[in-house]
Amino acid sequence: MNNFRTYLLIFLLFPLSFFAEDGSQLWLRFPNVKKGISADKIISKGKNPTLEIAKKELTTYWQGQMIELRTEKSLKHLKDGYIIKSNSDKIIISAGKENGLLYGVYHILRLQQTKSDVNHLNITEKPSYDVRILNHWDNLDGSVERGYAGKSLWKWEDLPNKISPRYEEYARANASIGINSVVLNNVNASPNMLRTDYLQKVKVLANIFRPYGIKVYLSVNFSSPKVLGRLENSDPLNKNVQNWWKDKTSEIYKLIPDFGGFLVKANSEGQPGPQDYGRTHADGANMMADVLKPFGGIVMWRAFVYSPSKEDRAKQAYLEFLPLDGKFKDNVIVQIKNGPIDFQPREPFNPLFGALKKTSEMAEFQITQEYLGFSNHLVFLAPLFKETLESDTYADGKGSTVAKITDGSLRNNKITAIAGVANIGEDTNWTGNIFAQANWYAFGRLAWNHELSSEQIVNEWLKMTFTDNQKFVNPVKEMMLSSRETAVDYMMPLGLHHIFAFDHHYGPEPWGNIQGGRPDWMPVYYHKADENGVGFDRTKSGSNAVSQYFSPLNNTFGNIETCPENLLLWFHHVPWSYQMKDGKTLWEELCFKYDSGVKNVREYQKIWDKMEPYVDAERFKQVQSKLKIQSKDAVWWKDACLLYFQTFSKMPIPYNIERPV
Ligand code: GCW
Repeated sequence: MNNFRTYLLIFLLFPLSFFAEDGSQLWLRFPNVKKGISADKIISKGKNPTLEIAKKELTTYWQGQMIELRTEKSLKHLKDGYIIKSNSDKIIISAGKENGLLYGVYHILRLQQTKSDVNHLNITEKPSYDVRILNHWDNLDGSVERGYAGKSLWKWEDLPNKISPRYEEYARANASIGINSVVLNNVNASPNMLRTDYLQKVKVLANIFRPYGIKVYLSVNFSSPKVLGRLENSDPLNKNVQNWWKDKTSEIYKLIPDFGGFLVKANSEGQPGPQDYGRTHADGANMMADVLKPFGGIVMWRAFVYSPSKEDRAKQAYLEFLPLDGKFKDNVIVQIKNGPIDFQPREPFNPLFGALKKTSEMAEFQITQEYLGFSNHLVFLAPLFKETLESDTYADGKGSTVAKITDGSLRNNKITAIAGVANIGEDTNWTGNIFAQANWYAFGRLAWNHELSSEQIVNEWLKMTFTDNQKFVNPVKEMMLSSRETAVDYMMPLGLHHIFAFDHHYGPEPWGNIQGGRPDWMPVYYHKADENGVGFDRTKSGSNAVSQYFSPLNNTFGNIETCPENLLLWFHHVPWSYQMKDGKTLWEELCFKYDSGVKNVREYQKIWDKMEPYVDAERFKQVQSKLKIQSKDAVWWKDACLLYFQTFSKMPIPYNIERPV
């Protein structure tokens, strides 16, 4: 009897689990597809693991015409790109190599899933960047620095013997949006990552990722030769140290012949680096570049450096790296955070972009929401990514956007790359919040084509992840597209930055000022509120960070009248009664912004509540409960910041603004 009951239960529950709506399928949902085309409707030559995956995707999910998959030598220049052409009886996907064919297959599956026309195709795609890379800040103990989706996906204890099925699912998800590289471990790197037993584990992951066109990279600790190799030091000019890296690198390539290279955080936030030995970032990077060169590997050297000093933190990376321009080997690329401080809700672009004229540069974005409400807040990041990419640096004259400086279209960059700090963990839905999946998706899509609009990306993602019903897509799209600005409004509008609670960076703490603590880690350092006004004077009369921008931006930012209002308090210390463009005083405007952020989140709650008919119960409830948290947090931010700043402004909260409690 008991057995019977168990069987009955399994029988009843099986279909439920099979159609689990827990978000685990990401955007790769093919709800109505029972079976794809039969294998004899796919024409292709040769055998190759990547090609096999492409064919499997088609036989499982593709319901359209016959498909021909062709590799053509003449298309090598497209790199990972492809051409798709359709006529009445078949679709031809051609590419220089199999990776391109796989991307082409995901392209047509996306078209099918979003119910787009697949009968008149004439598409040529070439990725904006060669290296489209996720940076995982995952530690060897399974924790994830600034990760909000559970523990690390990588089960180091189980590897190399036990293999989680999620490794392949992860690779497939990345391939479906064009991501072709991953750094497995935290930039605050443990030297143990390079231990032989760990490299054996890395090899297993690399083997799983390879057929999906994904290369593995590692973050390395600069002190590895000393700590792991027990050498006298890790001085990059020491022959023994150079030999240690040489041997370690050959060991890696023996295990992983297509290994991508190293990512390095050096002399930053307490990490070791070449400066410990009186050497420069270029000395350190070049030593590694030399040993990687024969294998075709690269070094991504981070420019995120600052130290406790009298100098404005926003200026430090530029000051340190500019003198090194032209000194880096050609397989080094300098990885620069989008803004000069640290992944804030809004920053101006980092002035290093374009300033290094003889060095390849790449942008680093944060997909994980360290400063944007973790995985609790719904904040769609494509508008943030695009704001930086579309910023005109004026480095090579008008039109020198960050995108064009980094994608090789303006300069003859040897390597082009773009990095995103991953928001992925072992949570069933991968990212903690279903809507945070959209940020992984958006990063991949923009790395492939930075010209896609945020709206295009949202349209695709919503249709693939939920439904193409316009009654759902239109309101939710509006919510997503405005969500970043909303978060800026309730957290730190008008150019305010880094007024987060110390260390965890979740809630507000504008009053933060620990006695004896590092000044550049204290919120008061960044907002500088006093009785006269608020904001960081970065003009000539202040830190003069404006001078790091090319003309005319130095003047535009430097002049309070022409500085964009959304960056006003980033560049200026502004009197409380200063008149804003809409006639309000600065104080009123601040109140208004915080308040409108709160109101928008409440609006999102109402929008979402109406979406119940179009979404499965599980995901509906998850999003609803997250929005509830966000709405409470928005009020917390508004009240904390307004009450605190009011102690300086001594001005009343305008009557039409919700009272802080
Ligand atoms: O944003 C800060 C984070 C650190 C991080 C550092 C970095 C990995 O608070 O957790 O360390 O930046 O980017 O190196």
